[in-house]
Amino acid sequence: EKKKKELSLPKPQQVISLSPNHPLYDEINEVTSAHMRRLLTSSQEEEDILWTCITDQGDLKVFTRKLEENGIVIDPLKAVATVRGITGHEVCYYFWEFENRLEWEATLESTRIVEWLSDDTFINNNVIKRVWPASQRDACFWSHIRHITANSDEGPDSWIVVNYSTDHSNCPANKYVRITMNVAMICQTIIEPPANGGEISRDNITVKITYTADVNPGGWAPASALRTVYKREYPRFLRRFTQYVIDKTKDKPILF
Ligand code: 6CM
Repeated sequence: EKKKKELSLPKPQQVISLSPNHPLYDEINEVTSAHMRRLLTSSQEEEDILWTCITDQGDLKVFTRKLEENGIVIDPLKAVATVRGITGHEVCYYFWEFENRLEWEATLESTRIVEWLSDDTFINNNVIKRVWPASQRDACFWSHIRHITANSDEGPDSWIVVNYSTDHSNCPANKYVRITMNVAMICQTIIEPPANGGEISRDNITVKITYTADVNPGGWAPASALRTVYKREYPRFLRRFTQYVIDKTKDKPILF
């Protein structure tokens, strides 16, 4: 059953498979393009001025910018990681595929599909574990996966997943404090073919991951506790998640 699902992964999409008549069509395209633009146009100099590095583990760096709105912490977060042995397609697929999310997302209590919009986009409801003394939170967002080819106007070959808050009648914000988010995982795969001209193996591939998260906790939460949670949980998530992808794919053919 599981095997069948993995073999029917979505084919590379350069365009959204959602109908242009869908009310979210424009928003999904615009938000996805904005993430690509942001990645491709940011200069190192600008990055160094804007962001503060809060974790530097060599292959994994996490940055934030201190930002508050009416006393609520909305620090934007960015992480850059390079991981050997997996592709951008694999990373994005497993980030988007919600079924095993509890295995790698330690802050999550439960997750459910609210509605499938198309084969690359669904509406999701996450319930986040309660962090004392704050109230428990949840989120409702569309989750969209896309392949952007190298020869398109938007730059190098990339895979992207965007999770962006939305409202849905089957997901009312009446039980928890509703957080809002604009999260993107963008991946580029670097292939170093073996010198002897042999077949490309997992040793020859490295993925560069850029993960950004703009999260509004949707109501007051103690600032220092929230920042402590972020500083601990985001690096932990990236480590756990990328290890999860390595474990899931190690005996499978490479999904380019
Ligand atoms: O991006 C991640 N997961 C995605 C799939 O579930 C999705 C979720 C993002 C939610 C990020 C919110 C995290 C934490 C909010 C805590 C609020 C509690 C208040 C406590 C006050 C003391 O895009 C991975 C997310 C990894 C999170 C560490």
